[in-house]
Formats: sequence, structure tokens, C-alpha cells
Amino acid sequence: MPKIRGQYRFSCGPWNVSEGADPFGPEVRRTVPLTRKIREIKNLGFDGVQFHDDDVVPDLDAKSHAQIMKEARRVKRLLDSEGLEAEFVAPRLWFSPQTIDGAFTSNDPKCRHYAIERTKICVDINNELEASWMVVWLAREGTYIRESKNARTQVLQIRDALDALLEYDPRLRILIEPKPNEPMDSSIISTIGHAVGMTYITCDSSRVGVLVETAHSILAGLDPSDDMGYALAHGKLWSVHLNDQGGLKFDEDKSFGSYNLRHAFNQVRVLEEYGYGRNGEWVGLDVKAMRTTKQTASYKHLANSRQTFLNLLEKVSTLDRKLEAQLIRARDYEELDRYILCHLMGKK
Ligand code: XUL
Ligand code: MN
Repeated sequence: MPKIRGQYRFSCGPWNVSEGADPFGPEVRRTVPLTRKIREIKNLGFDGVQFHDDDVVPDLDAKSHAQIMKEARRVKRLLDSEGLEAEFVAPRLWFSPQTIDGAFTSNDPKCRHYAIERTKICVDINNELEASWMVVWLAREGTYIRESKNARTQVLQIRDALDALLEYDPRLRILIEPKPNEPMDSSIISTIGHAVGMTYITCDSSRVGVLVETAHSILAGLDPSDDMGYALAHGKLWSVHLNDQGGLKFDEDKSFGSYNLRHAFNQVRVLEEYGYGRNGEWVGLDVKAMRTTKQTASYKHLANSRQTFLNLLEKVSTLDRKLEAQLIRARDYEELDRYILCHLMGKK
């Protein structure tokens, strides 16, 4: 039975207000300074901000630890002044020359060392910002050609890296965000099943969970709401990145519900029915504006995605549960299908 409607806290990252560059063309919008983005995010009704380590401290590889912490404290003060929390800080492990061949799974031990040390700094930034947890998107942990790496070795290298981080900070909680492809041809932790499996082989599984991103599930050919249900069944769904995706294309990060409203409804349904948010989980919106979007509309996709979530929440709470149960009992799934579509369209 569904519980009482959850209280949801929304978050998004500064990268969700972007300049619109893609691999085939340059920026089409001006860069908005972080201070301004944070203020706008608050005005849109968001409660928290997600960061990459270098969103907090730009160019951090070139800075001393003391300088990094000083700049992190400045961002914490900025968040405090706006009444916002940090959800997470994620290490950007896909940009530097040391992560060209992967981060935790690079074939070069010096590069693997760099990745772990860089992530420890990210942990320190997380602590400075009092973030809920650290998210790790394993961007380049995969292959372009299978023979260059060994899948078993890669899995254990990632486990060892996570263990080193869990040992580095005994209070740290890590969320693995899986994605099947892009930038790699194939990634090693490609689905939520892989990510959940990874949590169990770490030295402290109770501190490792997962983040389901809608687009990443779709890119793996899976239903995002089923991935959420799977992680919920394991008690591992600690965050989500809601967005949308038009099938097996590049990672589109479309506004939540913009491609497949029924899929979106089912994501809200599974979250709401199983008490998501009750233990401090956030509703993250990892959405990107279309390249055609003008400067003045730089935040519309964020406002729209949040509103769509709330609208769908209403659809979930006004679902006729008696009718639903009756149709399920009678195995009348044709009628259930019709009812759901009519409910979504506001028809009888
Ligand atoms: C990449 C992606 C990242 C992570 C955070 O596809 O979704 O932005 O969410 O590193
Ligand atoms: Mn994401």
C-alpha cells in the first residue's frame, strides 16, 4: 500500500545551466557565474545543489590543499546565505590527461593513483560543504576495445578504489551512478544491477548505494522505474537523476517527462509508493536545455522538470487505487492500460 505522500527535496547542478555547446558546434549562450546560478536555483524552488569538485574549486589540480579548502568554504557560505544545501560533490574523473585511459581502471598505475588522490580531495570538499554523500559517475571506466582491458581486473580495481575512499573517511557514503556508454564505447559498471552488485563487494556495503539516472537506464535499454524498483528492493536507491531520453541516442538529458510521460509517471509512482525521500534522499534533476534555447530561458527546463514531477505526483495520488486493484485481480490489463492513459490525459 502506498504511504502518505512524501516530502520531496529537489536538487540540480551548475552544469544544468549550460552554454549549449555540443560535439558539432560551440557555445550559444553566455556563461552564468556560479553565484548567479545558485541564486536562480533557489528562486526556482530547489532545496539543494549538486556539484563536481571543480564546480566548487575551478582548476583544482593546480591548487594547494589549503587553497582548495578555502575556496570550498566560500561556496559553503554562498549556499548558507541562500538557504541551500549541497547534495553531493562528484569527482570529475574524465577531464584530465591522467584519466585518458580511465581513472580507477587506467592501465597506468600512476594514473590510478592520481584518480584516488583526486577523489580524496573531493571527499574533503564534500565534508566542507556538509554534503549528504559523494556521487561517483564512472565515466571512463570501460573500453574502446575489449582487449585493452580485462573486465574482472577492472571490477576489482574499482572495488579497491572505493575501499580506499571508504577507509579514508569512515563517515563517507558513496553513490555509484552507472551509465552504459558515452564517453566510452562500453562501460564496465553499465547498469543499476552492476552498480548494486559492486556495493556488496566493497569493505562496507552499508555506506555504498546507487543513483539511478533516467537517461542512463534508457540508454541501457531498460525501464528507469524498474531500475528504481530494483535498487529500492535492495535498500540502495539513495538518489536519482530524473530527465528523459529519446531512445538509444547520445545522452540527451531532456526535461523530465518530455519524451515519455508514462515512463515519467511510473518513476514518480515507484518513488512515491515506496517512501523515497523519507530518509533524506533527494530528487535530482540532471536536465539540459536544448541548444536552441535563448539566454533568457536558461532555467526553463529546470522549472519545467520540477513542475512535471509535482504534476505527476498529483496523478499518482489521484489514481483510483480500488479500481486499479480490482482490474489487477480480474487480470483485466487492457482496461488498466486504458484507465492509466485516460488518467494521464485527464479523461474518464
Ligand atoms: C553524466 C552524468 C554526470 C553525473 C555526475 O552523464 O550524468 O553529470 O550525473 O558526474
Ligand atoms: Mn547524472
